[in-house]
Amino acid sequence: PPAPDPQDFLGLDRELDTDEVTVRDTVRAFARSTLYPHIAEWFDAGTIPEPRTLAKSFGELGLLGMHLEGYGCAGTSAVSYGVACRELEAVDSGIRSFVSVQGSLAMAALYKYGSEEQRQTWLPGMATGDVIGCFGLTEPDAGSDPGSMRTRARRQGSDWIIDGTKMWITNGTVADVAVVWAQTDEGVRGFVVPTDTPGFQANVIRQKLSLRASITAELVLDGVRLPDSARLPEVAGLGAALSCLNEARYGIVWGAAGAARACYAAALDYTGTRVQFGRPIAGFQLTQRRLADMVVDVTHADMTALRIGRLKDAGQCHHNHVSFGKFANVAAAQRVASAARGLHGANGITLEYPVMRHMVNLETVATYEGTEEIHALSVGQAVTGLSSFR
Ligand code: TGC
Ligand code: FAD
Repeated sequence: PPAPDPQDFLGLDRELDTDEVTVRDTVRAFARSTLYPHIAEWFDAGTIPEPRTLAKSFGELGLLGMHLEGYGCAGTSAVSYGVACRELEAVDSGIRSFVSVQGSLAMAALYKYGSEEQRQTWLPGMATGDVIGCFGLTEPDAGSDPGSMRTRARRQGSDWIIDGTKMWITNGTVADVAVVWAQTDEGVRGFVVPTDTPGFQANVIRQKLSLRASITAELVLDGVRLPDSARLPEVAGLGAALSCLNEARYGIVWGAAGAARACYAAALDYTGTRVQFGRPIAGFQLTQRRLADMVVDVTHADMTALRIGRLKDAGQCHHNHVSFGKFANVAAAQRVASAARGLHGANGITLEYPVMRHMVNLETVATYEGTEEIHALSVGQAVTGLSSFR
């Protein structure tokens, strides 16, 4: 039998079907030619300089709302979407986040819970990248516990008046439309807020040390008046918001595997050429132990992502499967990124190499979409039947 491929030790890519391989190769080629050459510069600048151009190129590739059906969306399998997320996050977590927030949060909320009119109004433009969306759930005082949100929507005649502040909202300052979650007298509801509505303001959050190639914002809603047609009619409680999170978390399961693979590949390359004590540092036993740990983590992450993807395509993916995947794969990626950074020595702290950029990005990935603790507790609840939350 052939020896293992160091980049795919257990030959997992042979499990992908033709369509999935095509997605992998197309997104990989785009990522390498169009994104990778600029990513260190964007990270250094602490922003994505031309988000609209980027959104349109994602739209042209069919990446936005990729696994949704109709409305100009590509309608691929969940595994194909996951494979795309893996390629994007191999470049940078901020890039995958851009696609996740647009397709798996903002578009997914409209797709699952919107009226036909809302879907027709927003989704085609969002699929092409002409319209940018964001998703406002987190608040300054409500992160892991979104049920304690203070943003409030009150009825006034046939309209709604929304007041509150959302925090840490990806693409908040460049979005044309925000999906905003608010408490009402009937429970949590979702609203589709055009960002040029009077009373809506977005302020960029600066000085981030992680996910710097991504735009993050505070949203302030001060007496924002909207007709009832802006309410997502199918939402009946917090569970709707959480079900959108499952879609984005699923992309992270794959994306984290991509960040891990990129760090492992960089470490393999660097240690093979860096010479100390007269030989490549890859020849030292301690280096090989680290590389062996890394290839196990990368391969486990890929296996977890593929299994969860297949469950999702079969309609068998419970939200606790996704929690398992986010918990396992982000931690694996953090271990790999940290080890890769160490193996690069002083070079590892620069943007000339991708490892520390991934390492610090993964701090965000471990926090957003449910922290490591929240997903550990979701898995804990699934295996014990006991909720630790309340
Ligand atoms: P709890 O009482 O457990 O649940 C309320 C209702 O929701 C149901 N449910 C879910 N449904 C679908 N998917 C899930 N993942 C669900 N989790 C719970 C649940 O069955 C219940 O339904 P029902 O019919 O019985 O009412 O809710 P809780 O308030 O106790 O909270 C549970 C907890 C802690 C797991 C949840 O609040 C949570 O996930 N917290 C983390 C918050 C979070 O992840 N925020 C992310 C914000 S968006 C973001 O970070 C974007 S980053 C950019 C990017 O994605 O790239
Ligand atoms: P907290 O909830 O205050 O948690 C602080 C610490 O307490 C964590 O370690 C946490 O695990 C721990 N903790 C909390 N509860 C428990 C418990 N029950 N048991 C044990 N430990 C616990 N949100 C959006 O809505 N939309 C976005 O687009 C978005 N984008 C983001 C982009 C970035 C760059 C970042 C950093 C965040 C983004 N978020 C977004 C917000 C993100 O979802 C929240 O930061 C996350 O849910 C955690 O909330 P918090 O930061 O308030 O931390």
